[in-house]
Amino acid sequence: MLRFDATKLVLTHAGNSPIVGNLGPTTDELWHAGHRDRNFYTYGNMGLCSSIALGMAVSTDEKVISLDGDGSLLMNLGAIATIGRERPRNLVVVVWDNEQWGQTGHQDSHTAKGTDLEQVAQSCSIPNTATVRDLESLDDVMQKAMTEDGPWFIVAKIEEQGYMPVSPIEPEMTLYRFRNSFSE
Ligand SMILES: Cc1ncc(C[n+]2csc(CCOP(=O)(O)OP(=O)(O)O)c2C)c(N)n1
Ligand SMILES: [Mg+2]
Repeated sequence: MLRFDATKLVLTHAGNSPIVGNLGPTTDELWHAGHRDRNFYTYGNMGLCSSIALGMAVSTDEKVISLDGDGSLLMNLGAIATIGRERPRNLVVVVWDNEQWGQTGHQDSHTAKGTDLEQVAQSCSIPNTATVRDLESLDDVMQKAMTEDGPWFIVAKIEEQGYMPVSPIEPEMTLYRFRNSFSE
């Protein structure tokens, strides 16, 4: 499953829900798949994507989607424990798991060596978890995640592909645009 195809699929389920994108190609592909005011792109901040999404989820009743990365989440595994502790019903975490720190040289991450992030989430009391390997399964679980209470923690095994052009790096604009989208 290519991350770009999977990103486009997530967008078909997202409606107007906020989506937080992990740094690098995840954010770039989200921008190319469908730039929208409710996309919150992150730049440089490894390990904080799902923490930012958690903060959003406890501040709104809308579903909030985090598109995280395996290597980034591994830097901040405590985020999973905090999600399990707070258990916001509206949070949907999707981890794009290519089993690599892809963008810094394709080094194997821990998930290539036996770490199972779904099991970590389960052991942190996150009630709804899945690991998916194809678009059909991702489609099914996103359907549930967007309509049933969470939190949801979905590990999506994806393949590396050529990188797309970098999306515009405008952190201040991103924040301004994203915040304003809640007052419309
Ligand atoms: C605190 C910190 N350490 C290291 C980096 C350098 N860095 C940027 S992206 C990245 C790898 C991210 O891996 P993952 O989240 O799995 O995304 P992928 O590249 O596989 O899409 C690293 C090590 C960083 N940005 N911040
Ligand atoms: Mg990765």
